[in-house]
Amino acid sequence: MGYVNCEVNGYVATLTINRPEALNALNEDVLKDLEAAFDGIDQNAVRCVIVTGAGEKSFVAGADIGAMSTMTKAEGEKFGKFGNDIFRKIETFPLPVIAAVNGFALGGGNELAMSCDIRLCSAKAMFGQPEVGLGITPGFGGTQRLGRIIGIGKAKEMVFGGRNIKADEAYRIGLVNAVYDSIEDLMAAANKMASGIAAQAPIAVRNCKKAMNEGLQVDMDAAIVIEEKLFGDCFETEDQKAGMGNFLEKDKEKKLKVVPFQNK
Ligand code: CO8
Repeated sequence: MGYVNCEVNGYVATLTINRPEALNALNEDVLKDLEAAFDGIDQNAVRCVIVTGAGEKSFVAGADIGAMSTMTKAEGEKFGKFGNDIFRKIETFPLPVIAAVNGFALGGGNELAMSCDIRLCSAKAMFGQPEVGLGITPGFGGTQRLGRIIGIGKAKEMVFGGRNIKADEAYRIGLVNAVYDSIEDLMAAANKMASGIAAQAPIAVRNCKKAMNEGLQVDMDAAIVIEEKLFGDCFETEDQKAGMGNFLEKDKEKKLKVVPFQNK
């Protein structure tokens, strides 16, 4: 996995996209390594994933423009599907995924960040979908996810105008949850958030992600049925017995007693 490093610390896996000489631009090999890194995560041992970029400058500066420059229509569509399938895998990955955006998140970089559950960034981060300036549309989910996250009017402004935005604006419009002064502060905050998530009952956290993601795709009547099923699914698990038992026993160390995730 040459282009993506995976480091596991406790319950948290950090995946670092490592092609700094091209500002971590996504070519086919980088995308393959990213998918392999997710496939390689031990979901019984890890409870939260952080995705970030190597270097001080860039999260991901987009899909590789050199590689795309000679594509035919058919090749363009195929490459779009290739990236979309991987980003959809990240979006539906059973564990929560936090994007720690340490610099440029442009085009495919912003699309990668948007396929993660939560986005945090450093003050120097920059976000955008500049594809129209290159003569193409966003192709890794940007025309679909941006509007769902920040609202369709703002998303159209960003996509039609190809205007990049700085961290403070990204925060103001709800594209990121928080901005940190330095990359060190960003990574510390991402790890703290990931550890906080990892300290919760893991089956419940997974079911929350599934319920929230799947519920957004359907109408409210269908959405609450999704919730009911995933809510019910938590019962009789060791997590539920321990979690509620701790409360009833007034155990102050209750979080420590929630058992590790077990396949059901
Ligand atoms: N692709 C390939 N190489 C890149 C990319 C990229 N997206 N971004 C940067 N690089 C390379 C540069 O070519 C340069 O390489 P070299 O040193 O060999 O010349 C190196 O990274 C450093 O970049 P710069 O010298 O340009 O660094 P600057 O600090 O001057 O500028 C910028 C940084 C502003 C980020 C600038 O590099 C830039 O504008 N990059 C392109 C950003 C962009 O337009 N991204 C969107 C790409 S399109 C896309 O992502 C579509 C996704 C969907 C695809 C669907 C498929 C069909």
